[in-house]
Amino acid sequence: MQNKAILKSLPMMIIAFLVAVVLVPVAYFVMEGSGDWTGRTGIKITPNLDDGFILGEFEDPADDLLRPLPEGLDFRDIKKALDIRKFSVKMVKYHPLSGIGLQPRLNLVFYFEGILPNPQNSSRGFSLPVMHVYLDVPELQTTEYSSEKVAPARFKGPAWDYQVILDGFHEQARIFDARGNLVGQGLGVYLHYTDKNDVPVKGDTTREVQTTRITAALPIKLLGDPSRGEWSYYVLLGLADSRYPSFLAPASNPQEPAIFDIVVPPEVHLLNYKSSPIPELFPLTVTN
Ligand SMILES: [Ca+2]
Repeated sequence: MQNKAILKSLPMMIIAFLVAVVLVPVAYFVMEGSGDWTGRTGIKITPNLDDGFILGEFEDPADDLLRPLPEGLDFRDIKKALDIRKFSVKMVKYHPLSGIGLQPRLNLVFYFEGILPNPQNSSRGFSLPVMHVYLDVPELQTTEYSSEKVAPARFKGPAWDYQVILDGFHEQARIFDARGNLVGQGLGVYLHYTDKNDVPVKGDTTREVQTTRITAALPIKLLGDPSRGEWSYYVLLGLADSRYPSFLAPASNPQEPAIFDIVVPPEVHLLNYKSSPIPELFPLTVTN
């Protein structure tokens, strides 16, 4: 009798199982957050699959380096790797019901023109630049820093709570507190190429590559939710020191900064920006 009852309810059980395990996750996977059905198939893939939802984007001009290029290295190629063209803050966060076991992440995204040279054959795909991002998060109230890893710069805005360092030689971006203690690791470093229509390009030898995008994924579990409250980001780039790639190679001339490029908010006009051995950094503020 009991077996018969189980057999009778089996189809319903199978349907319930399929809905819970297959249909709901697939629906969230495809639809989440988009609501905008476009494209040939009528289906728009969630931005979660492509770097995430944009929280803030900051364009940066070409040819705005704060110091001359080092001698002895090929001019055109090295410049590509030191000249940021855009910085974005993005977030990847699936709905808990989606069943997709991806840790929620804050993506810091750097855009460069063309293909970056990789003279030291880093497995990350880039070996010249080192990027520092200093984060002021709403949940912490740091007032001063004592870390020795801080780049020589003046922070013209709120005190920062975390320093993120991304270079081509560590497996992950690393997160330090204001004292210089390592408090967390990133969740992935990704390098993507796109053509002039923003379509992904496979392989790094093609001439179609218009933009290189380097993404450092960071755990929201540690930093907090970047889509809530006011967050500030100080962004700078240096030439990685060949012995200690987390550090910026110092300038050969004491009148020049160690920093090559910075990203400033649109209201700080770069034409009026005066470079100095200790450049001023202005926060990029993202409020939600
Ligand atoms: Ca630039």
